[in-house]
Amino acid sequence: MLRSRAMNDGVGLAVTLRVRMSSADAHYAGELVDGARMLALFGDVATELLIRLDGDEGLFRAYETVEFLAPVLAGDFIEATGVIVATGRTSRKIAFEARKVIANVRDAGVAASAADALVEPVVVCRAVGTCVVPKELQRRPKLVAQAPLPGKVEGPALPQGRVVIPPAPSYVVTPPRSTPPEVILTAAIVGAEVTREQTPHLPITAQEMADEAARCREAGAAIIHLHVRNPDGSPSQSRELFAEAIAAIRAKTDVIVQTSTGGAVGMSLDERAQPLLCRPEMATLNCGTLNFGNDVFVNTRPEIRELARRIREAGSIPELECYEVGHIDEALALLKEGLLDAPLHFQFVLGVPGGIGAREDVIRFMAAQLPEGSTWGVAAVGRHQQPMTEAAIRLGGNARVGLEDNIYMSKGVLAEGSAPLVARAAAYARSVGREPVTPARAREILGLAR
Ligand code: KMH
Ligand code: ZN
Repeated sequence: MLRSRAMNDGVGLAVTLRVRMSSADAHYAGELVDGARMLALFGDVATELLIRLDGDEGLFRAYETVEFLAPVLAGDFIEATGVIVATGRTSRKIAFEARKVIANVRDAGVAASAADALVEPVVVCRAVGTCVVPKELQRRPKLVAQAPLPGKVEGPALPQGRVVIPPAPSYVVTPPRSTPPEVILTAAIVGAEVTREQTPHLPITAQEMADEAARCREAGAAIIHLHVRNPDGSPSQSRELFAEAIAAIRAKTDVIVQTSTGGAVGMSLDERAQPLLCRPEMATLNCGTLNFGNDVFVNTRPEIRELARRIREAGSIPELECYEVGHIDEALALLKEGLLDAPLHFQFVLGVPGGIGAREDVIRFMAAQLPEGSTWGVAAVGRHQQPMTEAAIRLGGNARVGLEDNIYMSKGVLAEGSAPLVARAAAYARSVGREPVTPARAREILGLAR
């Protein structure tokens, strides 16, 4: 039988490998797999093509194009296909495409082992490269005739003198099924513990806070979690200082202001409750006592109930700060007692020394405890802030970043305020298909519009 010219010169020969990405392949935060891993797969694809065509592994000489089109995460199954699109005396030009065909499901509330076969594979990487097989090494094995023939292979249509691998889909990534398309980002711009000695970027005056709030809004934050400071930088819960800061923020931007009722360790309940006299849109309600570093952050059950009453009296919506799993149960008890109104809004504060650890399994477990209709977010401290922010966003939650919880962009590099931390969280959210909402939209989601 006559072999076609295409089969004689190898053009149209296609090979596909399917490989599961493991945790060992993940290199970046959030179990993201290094793009170079896709190129390693293409290397194996090219090697098989050359063995089939030439009976020799050949050598990869150069890539002329490489495009990374969507993130690959540990647990994903990647199908890598290569098609020979042109051959010279020793050169073999190959078009490659890697597609995600199975994705690990990263929703809170489902087992970490859950995975979905994607209806539409997601193209994660495309490339065109050239390999060489020196003339003296070309063995032209008989096996080449057994390579998949045009029209008989699954996957890309085989090229007719040009690359016909289909273009990448317009979306970046398929988000988990139940992940909301929006995310509420909160900026905790002041806090009670961080000092100017630790970072010169900490806002202290009302004007500095307003400027920072506006920068954070610009970067994607809808809520400002607010503490105030005395002129000497020490923490305060003064009604007057809160009134001044809130007025300055209102004059510059439309963010939701969420005042702290936690204040600083050691403050009395009356002292902590003062910002409620400013009738803020939101206020925190800390749902239990815990060791807070080497201190104890006291929130007795009667105090929690008294603050819940005062928050309601102020017309504010509580944000339920939970530093431990048991704090969720306490919030649910308040709901049962009629001291809170559904839907509830939770903030899981992770990684406080003495509180629950900052881990993805913790987020999954805490989120799984919440009643239907609740919203939740994660505020993790120190070096945990970025990975836990990203985990929360992947798992369908909201996130809080800012200098109150973390002053660094990366190890040893101070964040120049909270806004760069917000911008990074917003960019990550967009990369996984979730859009940071405006304050107006956050008001709708949280039921604040009044
Ligand atoms: N400063 C912490 C002891 C809150 O704002 O409600 C408590 C805190 C919580 O920051
Ligand atoms: Zn706070």
